[in-house]
Amino acid sequence: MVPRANRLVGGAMLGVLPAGFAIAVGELCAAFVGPGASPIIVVGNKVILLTPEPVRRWAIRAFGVQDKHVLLAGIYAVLTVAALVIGVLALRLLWFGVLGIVALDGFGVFAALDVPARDVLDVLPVLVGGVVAVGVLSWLARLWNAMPESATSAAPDPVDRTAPSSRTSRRTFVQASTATAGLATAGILGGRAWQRSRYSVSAARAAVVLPAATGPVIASGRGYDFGKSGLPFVTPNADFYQIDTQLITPQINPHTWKLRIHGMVKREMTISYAELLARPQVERLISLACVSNEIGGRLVGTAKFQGVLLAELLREVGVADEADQLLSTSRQGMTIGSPTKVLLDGRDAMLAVGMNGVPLPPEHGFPVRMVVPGLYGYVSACKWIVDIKATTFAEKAFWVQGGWTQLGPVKLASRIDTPQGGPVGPIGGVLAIAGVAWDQHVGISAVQVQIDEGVWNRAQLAAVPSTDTWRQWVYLWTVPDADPHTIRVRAFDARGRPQVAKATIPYPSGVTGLHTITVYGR
Ligand SMILES: Nc1nc2c(c(=O)[nH]1)N[C@H]1C(S)=C(S)[C@@H](COP(=O)(O)O)O[C@H]1N2
Ligand SMILES: [Mo]
Repeated sequence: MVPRANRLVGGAMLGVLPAGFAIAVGELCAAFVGPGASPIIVVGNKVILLTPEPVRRWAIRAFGVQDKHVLLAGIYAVLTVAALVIGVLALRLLWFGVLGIVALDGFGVFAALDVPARDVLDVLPVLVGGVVAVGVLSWLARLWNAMPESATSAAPDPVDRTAPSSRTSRRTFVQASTATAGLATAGILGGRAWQRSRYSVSAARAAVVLPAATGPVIASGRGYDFGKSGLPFVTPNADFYQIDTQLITPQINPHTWKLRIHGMVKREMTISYAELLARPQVERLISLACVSNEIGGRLVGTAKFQGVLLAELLREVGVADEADQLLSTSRQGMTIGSPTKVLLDGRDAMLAVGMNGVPLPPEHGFPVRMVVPGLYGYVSACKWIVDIKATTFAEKAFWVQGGWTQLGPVKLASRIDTPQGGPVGPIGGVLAIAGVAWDQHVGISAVQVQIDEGVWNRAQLAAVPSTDTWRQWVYLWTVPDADPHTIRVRAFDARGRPQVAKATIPYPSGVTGLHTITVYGR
């Protein structure tokens, strides 16, 4: 009988090695059919879509923009445990292990096929990986079983009295395992590098020359930025928050990209990237906010977006009066539904191609995304957009299926960016309390700051290019002492209505509540 410890070692070898090898083969296959078909990515993207909405919300709250790394780590952990179980089963009986692989790989096949924007070839990496896993498992199991039981003991005898043949069989197994591990590592790393080099759009993106914007160009940025909050008025692309359901950034070739506008329209339209760039371009400073943003949270940013006004395209296709929803779809099948009325009410809803003077970064939707001032991203800001369908709200978009409200107007909000709470000073010195307030397409008329439940003091407001961006504010306060003090902010919209003070969670329509911090002088 093989000792328990050796069963574990054997199980690890027979489980983890075939799994690793299968992943490597999958990555290599994915270098031919596309990085999105890599087994880990296919499974991860499926897990994201299968995740119940409350868990998804919890993950965004707990991990923020790190949620994807956490998910990947989780997938590797689950896979390792599953592989161990498969390996231990295979020690009992090879067929148990094979069945385990079939079950695990079956989920991968399901994940590859059951996606909105399916490409049958995407099933190839998981399928080939599964077959290879069975092969490697049977091969290693045969070598393992060829060793006499004494040879499978973990620690070799100081004086090796085993027969020469058993030593050979052990050496064969060790060599086979090492080779498998080495090839698996090389395959995974090499496959991924190959995918990047074959599919990266960085060269195509670098070659894009954005045409000059012809519409009214934004007034100079002076006056929008107090320079007091530590955060700039315009968020650099690298610091712009990112929220989506893709484990890897889609790489879309702008030369083959097309957008189809269809559904309840008079004249369907298909437009290429070159045709979009040839149209009159506008550029606008717009603040984009995520509905999942918590009170005081950072899932909001401001950028100079360049693109084509959507209303012009919509008028050309002639959207039917009954079509109350424009349903956008990304290349990967994400659906985002926006109210037609809002997109046609004269605001600068656009198909954006540029962000802060450069072509859209891939993670923000290259080559084209939608941006609509005044609506949360989940009902407006479809990245990697390829399709707009004029339809009715009877057709439910992704986030709405998860229970988020159908119309997602941004809620009036304000945030303290500095100080961030904790020690401030010096005592007796003047402290700039500063931050931003936003209510896109409505506008901010006032911001007030309250210290320790006292009177509400009027903050100073910076200029804004339009009502479509956040507005910086600053309030100067003399730090009185070393006692703890709470600082609270509230904004008023352009009609003079105050922010709703009652604190809520983001679900299902975005938070209300006042950002409050505690400081003490030092
Ligand atoms: N294709 C696609 N577009 C998407 C999303 C997505 O998951 N997939 N997320 C939306 C959400 S919820 C928000 S808040 C914004 C975020 O845009 P950003 O990542 O560029 O900041 O994109 C929107 N567009
Ligand atoms: Mo969002």
